[in-house]
Amino acid sequence: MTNIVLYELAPTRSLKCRWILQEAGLPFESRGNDVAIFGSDELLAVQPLGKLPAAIIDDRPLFESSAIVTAIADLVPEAGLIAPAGTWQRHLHDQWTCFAHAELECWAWTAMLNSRDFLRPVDQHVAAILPQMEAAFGQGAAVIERALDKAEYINGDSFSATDINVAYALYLGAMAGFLADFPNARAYLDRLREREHCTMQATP
Ligand SMILES: N[C@@H](CCC(=O)N[C@@H](CS)C(=O)NCC(=O)O)C(=O)O
Repeated sequence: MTNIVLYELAPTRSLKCRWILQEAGLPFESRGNDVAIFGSDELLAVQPLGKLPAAIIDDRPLFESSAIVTAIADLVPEAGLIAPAGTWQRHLHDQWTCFAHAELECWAWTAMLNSRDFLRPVDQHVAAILPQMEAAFGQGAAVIERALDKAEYINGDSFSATDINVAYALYLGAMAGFLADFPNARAYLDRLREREHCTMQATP
């Protein structure tokens, strides 16, 4: 049995990792769940920026939430949570995962850092960038919106690890207030939330 430690704190991206672990039915040890974990020596030994999430899988540290989601899905091929490496569907997993981070999440997250009173003090906020962040996020969200026009899931006919990576980026967009004009994406998040193991809260 694989030994898994997850460094987590409920409202952070560690929710993605808890979600896939629960979908995979794998037991794990939870560490963190306390703000004191950020930047701690223990976390820095696993995640070089001291951020969450991070994991230790059979004594090997792994960081970046989507990398952890992918690695966990690969541990249980029989669960069908991800296509095997080398298949085209796996390339599409990589495509949508990279897209989620590069074309959605970064804009939503930067907007939140510059508009919410957490992580960055209010006097460091640059409100002038917000319209640009919304426009950039909107370009990415429009692509997802079209992809979901006739599909329930982003990569194939059934739920997969790809959905976790994409959904959380959309969810951050919703938290930033950028998802109102994307009904397919909102319905997708609602659909995923019906899953027993989903860790996302209601779409803002
Ligand atoms: N790209 C990283 C982002 C990690 C990240 O920024 N985590 C946030 C919580 S969701 C964090 O730990 N922030 C603390 C900080 O910036 O000091 C991932 O997806 O794992």
